Amino acid sequence: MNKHATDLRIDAGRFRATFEELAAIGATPKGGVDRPAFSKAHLEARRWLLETAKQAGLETSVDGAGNHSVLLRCGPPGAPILLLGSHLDSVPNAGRYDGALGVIAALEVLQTVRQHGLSLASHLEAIDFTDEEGHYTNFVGSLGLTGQLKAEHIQSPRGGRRRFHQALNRARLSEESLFVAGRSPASIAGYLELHIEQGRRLVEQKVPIGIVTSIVGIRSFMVHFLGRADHAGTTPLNLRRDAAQGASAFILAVRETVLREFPDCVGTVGNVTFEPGVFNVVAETASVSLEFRADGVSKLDAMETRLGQAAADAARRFELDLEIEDLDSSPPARMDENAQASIAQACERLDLEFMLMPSGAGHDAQCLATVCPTGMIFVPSVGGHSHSPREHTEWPDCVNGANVLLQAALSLARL
Ligand code: HGY
Ligand code: MN
Ligand code: MN
Repeated sequence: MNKHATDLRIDAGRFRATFEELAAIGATPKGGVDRPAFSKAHLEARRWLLETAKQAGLETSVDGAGNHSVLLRCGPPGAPILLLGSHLDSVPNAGRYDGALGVIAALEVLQTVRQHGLSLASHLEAIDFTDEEGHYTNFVGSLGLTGQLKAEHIQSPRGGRRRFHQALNRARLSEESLFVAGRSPASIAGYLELHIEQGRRLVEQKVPIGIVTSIVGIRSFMVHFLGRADHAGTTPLNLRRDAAQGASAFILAVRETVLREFPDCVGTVGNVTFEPGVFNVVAETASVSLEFRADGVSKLDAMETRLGQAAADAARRFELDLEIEDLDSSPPARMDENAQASIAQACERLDLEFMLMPSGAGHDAQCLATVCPTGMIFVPSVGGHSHSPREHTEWPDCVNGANVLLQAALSLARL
């Protein structure tokens, strides 16, 4: 790669200003953002992205899965596209860096390349994927773009189909349009994603850059305990079929089983809903959200078996019926060796120390990895906090990450 290119750096002032403008959309009082997929703030952030890109003289587009793209035609006609991106949607009451940093850094890379008039072997596209956080269903945008979206992915969206369809309508999408977003793998030169680590390894090791080697697999279920509604005042405890008791026993069993049998994995219950959910009625049903993660399919299978048994034990103990609803499953993914090497080369050029590391968080990159060479760059999360307004990454680390993304993209785009 010529000297001019290897010396290229992003415009840190423009990068910061753009990032801060985005962070104001859906901003929350404690310094985070609240932009769940297809919420008013999320749709506003997506409109803002396209507007900002157009003002920068870049092409924009939205596909059938709602993925928002900014394109720089810097390769020869018909050249494949190197995708750089992440997601603008957030979990409720989130931090301002998760996803957003990767999208803004991708936009900044396109602006830098355009400004310096570089010609590459691939075009560059900054992309914001739809519903990475699984507000409705995990990775619907990246599954759509890679042609992996199946009917079962949207069969039981979180919160129900009616709510999902209302959301699609708000975004002028439809179930049908989600399935026409697929691109041919030959048209994609590769995918790079800059993301905050969302854990504490980089800060603890005092290393500015993480090169992701693999991403965990994730499975999620809704576990329904079915009992009997009874009067809270006149029904003795030993005569109850109390769904709340079954759910409570199960929730504790998830933690104990994973700690004891899958110590390098995680299992989480983030939500429980009791029906009818009032003080003076014994809970008739209890619906427990279960999500677990592991770095291999056989471990995920073993966890699914053991946690299923734990649910059955809890139901039996409190004379409840049990229904387990399979919501979605994302397989673990390995990152491309050549993409990792390009990121390492970029770090060397920038004189930045790096460490190879797996990702305990899920990312769109695990969907892209099945169709194209994919790599991820991590920057440190202060205190390891994420998915909360406490999420913070020091700005020099963000600039480092964006420069590594730029240099890795120039290598991968075969300048
Ligand atoms: O849940 C995750 O790991 C990601 O933030 N969607
Ligand atoms: Mn993310
Ligand atoms: Mn997230």
